[in-house]
Amino acid sequence: MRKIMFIGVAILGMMTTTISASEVFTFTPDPEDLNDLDHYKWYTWGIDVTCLDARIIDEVELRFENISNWDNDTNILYLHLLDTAGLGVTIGDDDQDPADHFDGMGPLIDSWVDENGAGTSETLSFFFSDYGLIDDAQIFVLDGLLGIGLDPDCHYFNDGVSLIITASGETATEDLSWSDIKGRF
Ligand SMILES: [Ca+2]
Ligand SMILES: [Ca+2]
Ligand SMILES: [Ca+2]
Ligand SMILES: [Ca+2]
Repeated sequence: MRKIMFIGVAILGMMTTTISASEVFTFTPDPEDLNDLDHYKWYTWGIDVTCLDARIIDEVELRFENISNWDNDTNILYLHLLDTAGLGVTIGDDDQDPADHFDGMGPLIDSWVDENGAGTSETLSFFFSDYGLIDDAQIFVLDGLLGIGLDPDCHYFNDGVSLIITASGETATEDLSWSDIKGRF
């Protein structure tokens, strides 16, 4: 009997540790593929991040599923982190202007060039820690809104964009009841 109780406590301890380590928040725009990122347009995506509360951001991943330029011509996709943007997706015209529409409006996450041709699509992950942008993201989320600016200067077919934030802290686990803990799985 004592052995069974010990195992039960050990499992509870392990789960508490897992919960307090970090949580993953995944956000997707509407439409999810941002209309295949039209060359003539620029896009802002304002994300309600109030669910993060006062958590500490460990990592942010901006992800594109199966993206590829529509042809084999010169192309570039500009990606910026913005402090603010209209909530949801806003689309504007740049009439294929090759300049970066978001220049000076927020940190450049990266600019990506499809170098393997229209026939090959790939899944891209931009990790903010690789670009020294975690501190910026932490500041930008304080008002509950985080923005991404995208200026495709060609036309990028894709199967979906997502922003994945891993955050930890502030969610004290000591006071959670066992039913609260079970509810998380
Ligand atoms: Ca390609
Ligand atoms: Ca442009
Ligand atoms: Ca903000
Ligand atoms: Ca454009």
